[in-house]
Amino acid sequence: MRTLDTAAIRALYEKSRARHAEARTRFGRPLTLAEKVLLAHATDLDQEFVRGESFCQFAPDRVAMQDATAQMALLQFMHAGRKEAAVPSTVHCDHLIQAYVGAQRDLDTAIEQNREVYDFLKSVSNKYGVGFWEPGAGIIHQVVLENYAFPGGMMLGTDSHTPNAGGLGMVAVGVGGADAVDVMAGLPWEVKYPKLIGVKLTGKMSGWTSGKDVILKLCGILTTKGGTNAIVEYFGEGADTISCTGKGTITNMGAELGATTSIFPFDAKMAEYLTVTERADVAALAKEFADCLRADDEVLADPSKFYDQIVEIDLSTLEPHVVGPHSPDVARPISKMEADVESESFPPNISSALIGSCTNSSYEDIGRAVHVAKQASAHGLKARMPFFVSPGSDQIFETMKRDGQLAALEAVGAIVLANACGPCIGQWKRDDVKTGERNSIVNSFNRNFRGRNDANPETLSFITSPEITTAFALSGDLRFNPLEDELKGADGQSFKLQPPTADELPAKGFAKGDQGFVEPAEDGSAVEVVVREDSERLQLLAKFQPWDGEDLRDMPVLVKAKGKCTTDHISPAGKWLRFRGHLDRISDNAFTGATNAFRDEIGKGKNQLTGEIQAYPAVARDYKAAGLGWCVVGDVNYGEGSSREHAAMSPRFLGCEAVVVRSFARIHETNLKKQGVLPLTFQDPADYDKILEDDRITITGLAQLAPGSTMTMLIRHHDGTQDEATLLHSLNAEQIGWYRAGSALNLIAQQQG
Ligand code: MIC
Ligand code: SF4
Repeated sequence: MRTLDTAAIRALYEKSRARHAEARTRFGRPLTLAEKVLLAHATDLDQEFVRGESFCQFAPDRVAMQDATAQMALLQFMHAGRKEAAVPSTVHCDHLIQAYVGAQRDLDTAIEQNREVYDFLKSVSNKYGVGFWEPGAGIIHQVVLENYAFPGGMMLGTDSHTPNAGGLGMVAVGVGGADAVDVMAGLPWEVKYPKLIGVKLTGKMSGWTSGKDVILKLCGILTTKGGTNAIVEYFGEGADTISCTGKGTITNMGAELGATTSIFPFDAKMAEYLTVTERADVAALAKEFADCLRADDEVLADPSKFYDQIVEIDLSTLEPHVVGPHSPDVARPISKMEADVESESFPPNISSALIGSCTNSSYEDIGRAVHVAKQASAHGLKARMPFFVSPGSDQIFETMKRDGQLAALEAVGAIVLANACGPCIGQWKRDDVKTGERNSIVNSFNRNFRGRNDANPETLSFITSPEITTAFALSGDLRFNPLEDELKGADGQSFKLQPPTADELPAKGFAKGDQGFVEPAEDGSAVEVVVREDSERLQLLAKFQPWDGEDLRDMPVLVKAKGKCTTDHISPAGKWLRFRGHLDRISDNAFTGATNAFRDEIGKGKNQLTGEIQAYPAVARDYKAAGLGWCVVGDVNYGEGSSREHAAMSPRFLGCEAVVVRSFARIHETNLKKQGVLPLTFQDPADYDKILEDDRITITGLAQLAPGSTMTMLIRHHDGTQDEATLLHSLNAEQIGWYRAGSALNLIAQQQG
């Protein structure tokens, strides 16, 4: 496997310094940190770098993939005609492990049930020089932080929370598999040059407030679309007071803003983290090149001149926050929670509490939760409902075990789950609540879209920090505010929880278990990758048809989605994760979470061929069989959330020609382009209202498709009347090439041979 050793990092830093000097002269101004990392990785400086406008090309340092998206990514990579991945790349088995009874048994079950997929991923990794992390080793972002992330680097990951590595100063971006394949195939990665949102942190946190609250507060301020096509760059003296892993929590959840990524400047906390994770050499290098790893002084002296938007957060006055239900931007300080529970009639009894995940399972997070748990134990108190812990990595788990944290959590009744995503992604076999039953859960994860955790649309999921989640677990009541209220112990005594404190990093270093890393073969050319023809888990990909040169005529509208339509609505996870390597099978989940704007029903619509109301996938398959292309109409921030390209590939596979929306989330829009579906936006967002259930849609202007061109949408209504709308697209010349070829991969394949 190609590795990125300190010599390579030094070379990158030297190149960065030279690039920065050149860029300062060319632009005639100082640089922010995000710009520095971007420019150091640009394929050249002769491109146009207009924020929020130009598409620019970069050469990332590495790629990381998790098992649920790696299957599709690697199935595509197999078509790219390469002997070996062009940059250091890894696969992490974390999403497919179902949480049920506890770590070891759940892991054994997962290994049994997913054997075919794990074997596939392991053999493809072995063949193409990709490092493989076994199930149980940990969640991708935690493992990356512990092993691969470094200040000033650039990484792509086939998971939207890849920006976690921004806590260690990296530009780490979540992408669809097709983008990762470009980089693994040695091609540049292209992305819209981002705008910059500067977040100035002042003061210092204390008491119950933690890094989580910075991002929960920011979600409330910027909303889930506020970061679209922007990098969130943190600075200010407050930033230096937050632990490296706390920074990781903040940048991880920047995904919830729709941001391209988030980043913190290199500081002493990062150096400490690098050192404790046995990378003191990288820490020393970063110190030597510290000027390349933070914004220029002139920028910091007058930030509003250099960022497109500035938000200021005073850590000294920041209260713990709780967000939810159903969206991470429904934020309020904990002191307002009780009033919201009353006014919104949220069920006050908490049915489950969950901590950990890729977002919040650092040594410090667990330590703070433990401090709270121990106070309760001293009064004989236990969690009042199932209380689950998902450690982020084997290393964290072993360290928790060694340092007594595990025992302290178990003493209050916690059930420790496998080092994996588990309930965060709906891999949660829940027996205590029936589907359809309204209930509240509290967790320290990052996303809380309807139906995500347990596939029950009536579960209200609230997100907060691990320490506040633990306090909730002990009280059992959503109206509880540990800053104000008392708990009653089993000993009859009332007591107030003291604000949690904990070490940021383990004094004795991290304990190591069986880390589960498999180094790939030096020469993998003889390795055979087997995909059984009758497999229900894996299916080799067939090429999508190229564009036929015609306009899109008389398309029925399969779905007009109302309101929030995230990737969890378009291609739900949970039980469907098992089909992530089988395009045909997984397509049976397409749009099953989308709200039908005509009927307010979920996942169903009218089949224009029969007049029947059916599940969307059945309708789509009928259209496909009849050779009838169809389209989708969507609302704002369509496709927010995950990087899963299945949300683009399934529609494409089922015959979707175009998706027309009020606005898109970044990753999903790119995924549609990559797979050969036209992503279009209404020039006038009000035109969304013109679309009726029995309409036929014609889109003209395809032959003239050019960067910046507009298209016309003819809307033929059932009663014979017609409407028109002007549509915009953001395809550049190269992306138009993808569309014409049928997909980006078709184009790569054509060019290779
Ligand atoms: C998520 O948090 O939604 C996931 C599951 O990690 C996804 C990836 C996937 O759908 O496989 C993501 O965030 O990209
Ligand atoms: Fe896994 Fe949840 Fe993190 Fe996604 S957000 S990587 S599902 S733990």
